[in-house]
Amino acid sequence: MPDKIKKILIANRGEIAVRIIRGCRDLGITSVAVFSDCDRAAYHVRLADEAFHIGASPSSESYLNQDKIIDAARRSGAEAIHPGYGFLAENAVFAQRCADEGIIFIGPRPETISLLGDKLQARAAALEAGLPVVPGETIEGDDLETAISKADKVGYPILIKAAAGGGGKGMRVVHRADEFENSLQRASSEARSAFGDGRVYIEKYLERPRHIEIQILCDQHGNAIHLNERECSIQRRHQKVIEESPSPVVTPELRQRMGEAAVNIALKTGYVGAGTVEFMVAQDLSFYFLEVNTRLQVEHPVTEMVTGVDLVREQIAVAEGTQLRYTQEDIKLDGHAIECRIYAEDPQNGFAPSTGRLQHYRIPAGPGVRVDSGVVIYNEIPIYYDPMIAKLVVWGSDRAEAIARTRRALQEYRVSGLKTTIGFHLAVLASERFVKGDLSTSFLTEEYPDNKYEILDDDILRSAAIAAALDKFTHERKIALNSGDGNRRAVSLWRNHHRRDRLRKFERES
Ligand code: MV4
Repeated sequence: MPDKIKKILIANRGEIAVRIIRGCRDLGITSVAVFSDCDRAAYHVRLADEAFHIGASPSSESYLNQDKIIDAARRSGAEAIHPGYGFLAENAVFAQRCADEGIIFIGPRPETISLLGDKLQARAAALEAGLPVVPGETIEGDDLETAISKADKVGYPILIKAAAGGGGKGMRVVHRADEFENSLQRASSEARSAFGDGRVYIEKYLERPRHIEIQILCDQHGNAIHLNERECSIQRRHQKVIEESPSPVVTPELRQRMGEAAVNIALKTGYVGAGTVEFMVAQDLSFYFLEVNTRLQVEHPVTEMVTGVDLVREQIAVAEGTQLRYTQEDIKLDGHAIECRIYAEDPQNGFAPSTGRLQHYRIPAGPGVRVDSGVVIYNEIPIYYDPMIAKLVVWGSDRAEAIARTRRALQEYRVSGLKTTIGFHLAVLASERFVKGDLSTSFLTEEYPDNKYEILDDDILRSAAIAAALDKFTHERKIALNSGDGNRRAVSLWRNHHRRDRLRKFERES
């Protein structure tokens, strides 16, 4: 048996750091948090067994600062680093650096991260492994004439993509040959300034595809399995909003074919750990390889809910060098799970980030409900990082039950002091088209063309009124505390508040 990891440093913050710390605790592993200036009182710091300050609030000085993180790992005696998602999770240089320092990086080998991070190399690997890829061409080093004739061969509309891209950055749709030169120059210079790499390639542009991805898990001994699909078509500006498993359109037969394709590219690239193979699925259910994400993803809990597999536990086991404890036949698909990403954003105002303090924060519970929250009541939401504050993940025995329970849970949420996307989720879940499962990556722009949506639920309005009353009370108390005889005023305010409360109770009982 390989040595067990006893201590893990989590090089991340927010809900994913909390998720990993919980996983460590389940396994009896000591967890080490790192934190920036503004995260001193963050939830992940409170939950971890140990915590190290790593710098100023901007991520470049803290969560992206490799020296500080390696140093904290050294000082804490952690044998491994879990990078979470974002920040250093898909940084091959960092993964190599960990290896050089004798620290286990919980993720794929640096060579794999670097190969799959280059979309051109990933596409080539997918072709070699026999995966269906969208018709396309590399145009590196070609003169304009050759590139244009390749575009003609692929057929318009085409999509110009950045080799170093992913997540939609540096992409350009071209509808006609006379737009090609201009678009090529723009895409290339955009890619150069965003990634320091101006290489681009072209693909046939698929209209209104679904985004469906396969979760994979591979050990260091050549075993690879898949854990079904996640449907992630509900997204805005390349940010996923709602994810679910299984997909409403994937049949057992399609699942098996997509799963086999995902396992094949994993085997071809010597993949180790948890990963995600992304596909686009056309209206006729033909599917095409997109890219591989070499990390644990935000939406991993929907897979955990329907398979019963703890993905963080398996990541750690694989990193220790143990054999996969599951074969493909062991992977079940039980019921249906939906995840809503709760962002601190104002949907009524173009989804602008909403920062401030959580005056009130109560999370839902009950049958089928899991909340992975990175924040607790009275936390301040900093401006420096991603505005996602929590994920609501709900399980039901089928899709209809999962939707009903998700709506119930969203209605139970109570947040004040900040704007969130909770009301927006309620509107989407009430829409006929969502309930039918008629999804595509254009869903949100088609259904909410001007970001206009209606909050359909009285409960939310009622809770807003209660929250406003609470805010007023808090404000009055603060004024009282600041006045000369603050204590006496505050106490009497407090007493009156409770008297009113008793009175109300009395009214209810009589
Ligand atoms: C495409 C496409 C249509 N045709 N490629 C966007 C992110 C990157 N991973 C690839 N993306 C796309 N590639 C071809 N040939 C449409 C998208 C796309 C998309 C893909 C997945 C999820 C959401 C998306 C939103 C807009 C466009």
